Amino acid sequence: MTSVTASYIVHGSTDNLEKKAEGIALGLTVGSWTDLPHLEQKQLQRHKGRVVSVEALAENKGLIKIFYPAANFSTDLPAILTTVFGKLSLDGKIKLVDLQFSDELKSAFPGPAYGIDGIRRMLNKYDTPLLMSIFKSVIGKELDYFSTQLRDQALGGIDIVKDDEILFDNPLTPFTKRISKAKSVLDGVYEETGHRTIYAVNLSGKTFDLKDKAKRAKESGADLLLFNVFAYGLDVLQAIREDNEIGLPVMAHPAVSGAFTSSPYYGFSHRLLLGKLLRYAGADLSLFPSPYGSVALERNSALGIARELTSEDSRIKKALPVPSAGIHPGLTPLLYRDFGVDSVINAGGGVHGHPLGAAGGGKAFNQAIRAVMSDIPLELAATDHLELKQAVELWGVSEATV
Ligand code: 1AE
Repeated sequence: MTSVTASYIVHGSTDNLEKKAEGIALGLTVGSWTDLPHLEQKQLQRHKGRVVSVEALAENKGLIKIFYPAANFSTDLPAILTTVFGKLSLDGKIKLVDLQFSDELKSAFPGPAYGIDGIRRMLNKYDTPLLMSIFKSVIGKELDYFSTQLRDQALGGIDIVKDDEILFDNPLTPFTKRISKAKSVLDGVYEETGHRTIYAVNLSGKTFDLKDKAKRAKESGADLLLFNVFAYGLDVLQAIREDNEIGLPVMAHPAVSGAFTSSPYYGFSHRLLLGKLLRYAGADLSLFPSPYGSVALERNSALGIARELTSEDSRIKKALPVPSAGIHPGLTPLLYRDFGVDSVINAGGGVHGHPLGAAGGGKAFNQAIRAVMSDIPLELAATDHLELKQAVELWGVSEATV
């Protein structure tokens, strides 16, 4: 039967968990059940929510699973989320930790257009983590500054350079001009060095202008869109993904998502929001805080996101995990251990803050990735790689122990 099964963690006394679960299952579907006449009960049977399981956990927590028949909702995320976590999200200490879609329901969602394989094909780069960097301090600067910063990053051997998520439409570096300028700079570097870098432009503005703007991005030669999904909504991401006239890969930025995920008591689990739902809605890459940098996420949460993005699924392509924030070359061993080959190492300050500038920062990261993949400790690799040596001296190294 087409359905979604929601898992919730509830906090507080676990004495009445069954009653609570039954209240959710009925309250979010047919309302009161037993009070209805027999005929009406029969008619509503196919709409009735059902308690799948109830489990008391340690520390006054309970895990409740509720089955919702798809007869109750249209096959879109706004309807599904309103069904399973609409009013309920306002009703005390309850956190939505997972949604299991039946195969039929899942087929209503597009998943990434490119996925890991498609992004790798764009870059012609396989069997190694990808390397990404972020424009910094472009606000208030002219296109020349943007071009120089982009060229330096590309010369450092960076694979993807993304706009800062706080760079919006502005007269100094307008949207389509950034795209065409980036294209000419990156084509130039490719001719010089043979290294292909792609650029992720920040798709921003009012919701109903986004599709036209994304089409203009495509016409201007954009490679990839950066999108602040959680300032808009997952369904907006899905609309961009499903428009064939756009046809560009999308990188989801986690800005604003902390408001929905960070509490242990309320909101969504990280793995559901930044993993499963982003992937279903169509993100090709998902950024999230790594367990190790300046805005750290608890390790199990970060690993859970990556698992949701990369788990095998015959219907939906895999998306690339991008553990981020405060990353420098010395963290490469930990990132590689945790997120493996199919991930993106991403740094802003850790590239631009290198003593030899962004080109040096990019090189230091590439040297670190090669060393880690060859099982060479970074301190050792640093002895004959100047850029890595300077990065290690500046930021240190955290080797992976297991
Ligand atoms: C989790 C998002 C990280 C991000 O967008 C960003 O700008 C990171 O910058 P750095 O690497 O911390 O300088």
